[in-house]
Formats: sequence, structure tokens, C-alpha cells
Amino acid sequence: CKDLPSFTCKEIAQHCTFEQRIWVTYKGCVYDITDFVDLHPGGDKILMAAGGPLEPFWEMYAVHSNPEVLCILKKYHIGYLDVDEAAMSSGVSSDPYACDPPRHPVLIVNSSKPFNAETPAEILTASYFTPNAFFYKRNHLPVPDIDPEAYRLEVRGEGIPTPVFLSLEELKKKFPKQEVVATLQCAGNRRKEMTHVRPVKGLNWNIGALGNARWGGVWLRDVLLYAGFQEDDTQVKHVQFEGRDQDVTGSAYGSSIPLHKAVAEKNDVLLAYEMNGDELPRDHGFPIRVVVPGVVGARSVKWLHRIVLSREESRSHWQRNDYKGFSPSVDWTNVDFSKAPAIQELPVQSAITEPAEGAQVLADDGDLVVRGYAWSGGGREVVRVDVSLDGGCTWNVAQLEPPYVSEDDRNAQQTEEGRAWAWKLWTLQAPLPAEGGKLEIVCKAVDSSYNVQPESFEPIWNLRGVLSNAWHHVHITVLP
Ligand code: HEM
Ligand code: MTE
Ligand code: MO
Repeated sequence: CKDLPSFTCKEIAQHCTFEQRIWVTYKGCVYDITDFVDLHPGGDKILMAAGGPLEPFWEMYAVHSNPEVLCILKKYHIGYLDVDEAAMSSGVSSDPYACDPPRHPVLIVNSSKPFNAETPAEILTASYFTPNAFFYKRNHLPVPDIDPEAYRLEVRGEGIPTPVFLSLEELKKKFPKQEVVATLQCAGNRRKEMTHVRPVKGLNWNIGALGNARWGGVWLRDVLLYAGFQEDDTQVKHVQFEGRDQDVTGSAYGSSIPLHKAVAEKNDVLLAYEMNGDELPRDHGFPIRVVVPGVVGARSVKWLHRIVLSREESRSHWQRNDYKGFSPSVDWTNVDFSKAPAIQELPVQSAITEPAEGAQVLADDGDLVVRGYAWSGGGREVVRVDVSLDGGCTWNVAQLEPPYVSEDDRNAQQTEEGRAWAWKLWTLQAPLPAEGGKLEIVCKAVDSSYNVQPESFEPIWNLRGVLSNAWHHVHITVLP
């Protein structure tokens, strides 16, 4: 079947409805699986792959790694994936986003240029590690196209005798490989719910602007010491990061973290070149990104270009004039960004991923299963999740799932106190009321410092819609 046609990602993405017919791709081939959908043993979950690759779903549902599945797939082969399309389109277009990588169509897109998309709730807690293709993507600018051969990481500034330049290969060779399991969360996760109080400025993220991954790379600490930084230095107060992504004025995305955060061994700050065992994907910062565990996603700079040790915080817009919290009394007429500290550690957070808002279930379907995630900043472990089925009048304690992890993952998991960087998934199973009715499901998490989530958004409303962590509510109907 070598003479079958080739299709671009864009064409394939349009085939995601029964009218257009359902296409998927797998290992460079295109399949029209419309006639298989009703026969699929896993039900209509298969439709999540419509218009895009099967790989990330099959990574998650291992039942598919069996020859019988490939045999079925073969029957629906209709063509090939055009591999050169990205290169071709970049040559004829002046669109700064023309070189952005292809993305999985299941992502919920908040803005396409720059690309910002979150993981659908029902996928978010299907696995402890968020597959890279489904991991939320938060880009402020076009994705830079970096040649790994030519790449150099620069380390300079106060306390560094002479600037040091490291190639990707040197980074991998000179420093031992380290791994850390950490959840990244955007400051704006759950902003959408805050907008119900009053409008805010920002992308309308629902509950999926976070994800959990096993990151592989080298300790930032090791690289700073190699570059000549002395631990008894008293001048340096901040470590600034600059990305390779630039706006039209040529200024790069940047941020900084306090020095102690960057160099203390227990903080596990990583310069990552791997994500869940794969090379760091372009959307997530190829070839090198910072991963600052327990800290707001904005500080984990992608496409890392330069590290600058300094007496002051990064002068980047995103450090000084954004990603800060304010009182509900502050609006755009009186906000003074110099008056609030930059967000670093995030507050305790949790949300319900299943059932979905507005779901209808049958009373005799068996038990209700509520699932969700919980996480706190600063390495504080989530010690409990409370779930209410009656809008917050009475509460049940959810079961925290022990993370299913391999030997490698266990090694990457920092287990000492104060190093709980990864989320916890949780479940609550409860009998459904036989008489039916409406249920208001609510969740709230408690961390190891006994921090709890606030009950409502009114008192934490802020003009940028950040730090949005009030109790999460989901309404369902039980049909008798
Ligand atoms: C189960 C085929 C796509 C989710 C299965 C099984 C087959 C199959 C043969 C039964 C495996 C066994 O029990 O031994 C396929 C084919 C697909 C496809 C040919 C693509 C053309 C997907 C996608 C998803 C999915 C995209 C998820 C988004 C599942 C699930 C089950 C399953 C959850 C397990 C059902 C159970 O609980 O028994 N699939 N599948 N499948 N599939 Fe797929
Ligand atoms: N780094 C660069 N260079 N450019 C960016 O736009 N976005 C930041 C951070 N690092 C960003 C960046 C923000 S706000 C978040 S939440 C995380 O990256 C998102 O990481 P992800 O896209 O890998 O999920
Ligand atoms: Mo973010």
C-alpha cells in the first residue's frame, strides 16, 4: 500500500467527527477508524484520539500493547503522515508561530498563538504521570527552534569569576544525571472559577493547568558550583533565568528564584533535559528547562539560555509586573506591582476530575466514584482530602492513592519531609442515594502545615486571577 496518499496534521485534525469521519495516526500512518468506533471494547473513549495520534493514549492504556490491536488497526490504513510539513510551512510563512510543534487535538486550547492549552479533566487523573502530549502547555511567545548542537547555556553574574558556557553534551557528561518527580502548576490554574465573582485579566484556565512528571537532568546547584559560585558568598541574593523565546522587542521570557531556593540540596532544583523518560519536548523547553519543585510554574523557565546570579530579582515583566497576588480591593486603576512579592511557593490546591460537572448517573449503577488531585507548594505534603456530597454540610475522608511507580520512579521521588513535590491522586467511593436527586460534590485538601483551601473565591479574588484555590464544586444528577 505504498501508493496511499500523505496527509498533513492539519488535514488529519479535521477528521474528528462522524460527518468528517474519524481519523487517527500511529507511527507515521493514518487510519480511518470510523467503522471501528462502535466495535471498540473500550467504548467511546476511543473518540478522544480523533484527529490525532494514538500513541499517548496507548501509553496510558497498556491493554493496547498486544499484536491483536495492531492487526485490527491495519484494516483501516488509508495513508501516511506528511513528515516534512512543518519544515515546508515555515519556509513560506512569516507567521512567528509557523515553527511551533504539532500538538495533540485532545488538549483544550485557551489560546493558539501563543499556544496555551490544558489537559481535559477526565484524562488528568487517569495516570499518576501526565503523558507529555497531554501535559498542559503555557507559552507566552512562539516556541524557539533550537539546534541542540549549537546550544550553549551561559552562567554568569555576581560571584561567577568568568562567564561559563556549557553545551548540551557537556551538561550531560560533566554532571551526574538526577531525577525528580514534580508537579508543575500554573499560577492561573482554576482562574475560570474566580471570574464568576468578577472578571479578571488572564487566560480562562479550568482545573487542568497542572501536570505531574518525572524530570531528568542535572542539579542547578552542581552547575552553579562548577561555574565558580562559592557557597559562602553573601552578595548574591537571586538566581535569574532567561529563556530563548523573545518578543518583538527582543526581550526574553525570564524570572528568578531566591538564591537559597536554588542552591540548597534539599530543594531539588533541576536543569531538565528529559520529561517522563523522553527527550524534553519542544513545547516544554527543549533542550533545557529549569524545574523548580514546589514553586509556581512561571519560575520553571523553558528553553533556558542564560543563568545570571544577582543581588536583585529578574527585571523581566513576568517577575516584576505579573504573577503577584493582591487584595480584592485592588483594581487596574490603583494596582502597584512593586508593592507585592513575586509568587514563589503556591498554596494548597485540589480539584475533582470525575464525575464531570453536570453528569447524570443512574442510582442503581453502583457506587459513586469521585476522583481528583491534590497538591501543595513548598514541598508540603498533602495529608488529607475531604470530600462532601452535600455541598459542604457533611464530609468524608478520601482515599489517597499510593502512586504506582517503578523502581526508577521511586528513586526519583524525594521522600523526606518537606520534599513532597508531586501531587496525590485521590478517590472517594460512596453509595448513591436510591431515591436519586441532585448532589453537590465538594473537595478541599489539607497539607502538612495544616494549611487548608479557602471556602470561596470572593475573599481571595484578585485582578489577575492567580492563586485560585477555593473549594472545588461539581454538581451531578442521580436518576432513580
Ligand atoms: C480496550 C483496540 C483506541 C481505550 C481495547 C481492546 C482493544 C482495543 C482490542 C481490548 C483489549 C483487551 O482487553 O485485550 C483499540 C484500537 C484503537 C483503540 C484498535 C484505535 C484504533 C483507544 C483509545 C482509547 C482506548 C484512543 C482511550 C482514549 C481503551 C480502554 C480499554 C480498551 C480504556 C479497556 C476497556 C476495558 O476496561 O476492558 N481497545 N483501541 N482505546 N481501549 Fe482501545
Ligand atoms: N519559560 C519560557 N521561556 N517561556 C514561557 O512562556 N511559561 C512559564 C514557565 N516557563 C514560560 C516559561 C509558565 S507561566 C508556566 S506555568 C510553565 O512554564 C509552563 O510549563 P509547561 O508549558 O511545560 O507546562
Ligand atoms: Mo503559568
